[in-house]
Amino acid sequence: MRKNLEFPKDFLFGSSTAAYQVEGGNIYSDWEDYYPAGEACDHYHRFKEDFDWISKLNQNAHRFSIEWARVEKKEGEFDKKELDHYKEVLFYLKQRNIKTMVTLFHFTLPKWFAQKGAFTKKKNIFYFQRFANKVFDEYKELVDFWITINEPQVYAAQSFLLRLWPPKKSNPILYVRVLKNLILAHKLIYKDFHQKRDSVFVGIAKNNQYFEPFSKRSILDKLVTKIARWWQNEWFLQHIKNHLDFIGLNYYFHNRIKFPFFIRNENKVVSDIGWEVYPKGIYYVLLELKKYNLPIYVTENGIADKGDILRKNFIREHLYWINKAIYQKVDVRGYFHWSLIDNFEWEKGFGPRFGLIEIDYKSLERKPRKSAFYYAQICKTNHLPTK
Ligand code: IFM
Repeated sequence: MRKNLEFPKDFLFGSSTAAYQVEGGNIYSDWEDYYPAGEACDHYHRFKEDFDWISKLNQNAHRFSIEWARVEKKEGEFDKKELDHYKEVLFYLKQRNIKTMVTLFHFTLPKWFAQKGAFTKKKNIFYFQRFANKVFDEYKELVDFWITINEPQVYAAQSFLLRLWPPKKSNPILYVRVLKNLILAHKLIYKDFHQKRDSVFVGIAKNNQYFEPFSKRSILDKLVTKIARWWQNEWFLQHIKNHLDFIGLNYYFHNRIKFPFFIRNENKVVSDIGWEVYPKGIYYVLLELKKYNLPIYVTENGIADKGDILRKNFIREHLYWINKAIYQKVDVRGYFHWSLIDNFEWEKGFGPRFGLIEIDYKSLERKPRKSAFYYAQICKTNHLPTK
């Protein structure tokens, strides 16, 4: 490893969460009928305790989402109590000098919107746009970064191809239609926010992956790798690249592709849920993003590791490769670890543990893992230790 791995001045070191995964009590959300999260981590009532940890762990930024189904339980009626709640949340962070990054759509939707067909219909974009503008008008002074959509391709595939997430469909036409409507929704919201305010920072959280051919000598492996890379990493971004102030990167996956489309990874190190740990991939993905000439924030990167055996190395090695990309002139300005606290991992439930802070789901007690203190040292010194 290189020595003295400094990060740029003003680099953001933080962590992320998403409302349905941590808040609890999100009974108006479409997920409630498929995979109820119950009281989850009760973050809705305990956010102050959780945010105090952010400060104690020296983090200077936090990404979270606003649950649309809470603030607009019934179509067209914005709930004052819930709007005040998120104002309190944002105030609490700002008072502690923590930069705020707010996601508007992180996989969950109001039931009424889902019943209308959600993003399968172009005319429904209006409702998301109205919600986004309401939230913007309420909190514009308190939000530093806006993320319109989290991982659009994951959402569309899980919900409209793989039958895993609500509304559990398998229909390629709907899948593509949803993606196209999400592109349009992003662009409209980007324009609205910029019309309302000059100094606004709007981006997206994209789950780009590192693809490489299984055999560097196989033309067919190289061809399918190119196609996969284009579809997963390029297509969506190319459509919105003129409507972005920054790119949010969620990095989790590496794929060695063998024709026709097999994934043949070495899997030398894997997480509790069998995901390969491949830190160098983030370097290549960041280099790929350089051409957009936009600031980049790593908006998610983390590991399911209940025993906290791999997390310290995971953090160190990913930050090492991010640092290397920065020295290759990629404009990376921040890193948000997934996640601040253990959380509801969608169809996998509460088993996988991604948190820097462990949650005891019986007592709801919070306990930072050892790796959280390791990360805290990096946040404090702006520097990656060699060991
Ligand atoms: O928990 C999810 C998050 O909601 C979106 N990105 C990936 C994480 C881990 O699966």
